[in-house]
Amino acid sequence: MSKLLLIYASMTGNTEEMSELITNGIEQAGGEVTVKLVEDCSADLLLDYDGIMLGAYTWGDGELPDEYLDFYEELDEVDLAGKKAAVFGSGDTVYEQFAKAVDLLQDKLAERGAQMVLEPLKLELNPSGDEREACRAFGKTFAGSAVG
Ligand code: FMN
Repeated sequence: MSKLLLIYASMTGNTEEMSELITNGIEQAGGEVTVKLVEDCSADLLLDYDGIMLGAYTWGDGELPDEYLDFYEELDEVDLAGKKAAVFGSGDTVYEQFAKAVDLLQDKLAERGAQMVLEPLKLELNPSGDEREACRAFGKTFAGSAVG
């Protein structure tokens, strides 16, 4: 079975809620995933996994959360060729750079050689209504894509 890792940052719980629903989706698809907070991870951990999901809220003016900064810098040192990956996160359309941290993670993973198997999933604040199922579907599809 593919080894899957989900790493996220969440200040007020919205990206955490997305992570939980995505994890549910992976498990519904028969997969298993290790879930970690970004502040507890260094980027070389990614080398132990076949499938990588990164989640982040957006901070400042379209910036990564502070707790992602070291990890993001360390990504420049790892070769992610052969890894399957996807990114997600919560933002707020009140801000000009909506959920821009998700794009920063997408671009960085692709630059390091990961195969981005899903379009980024960006939500406004917390997952509600159909968005909850969209998060589960994101996890299910990722689990399917990361096999083999
Ligand atoms: N959301 C965006 O989409 N773009 C931003 O540039 C942005 N900047 C923010 C700056 C500050 C100081 C704060 C408090 C929030 C900002 N947000 C921005 C909104 C958060 O990303 C949003 O509330 C998100 O749902 C928080 O996710 P979390 O609950 O996982 O922490």
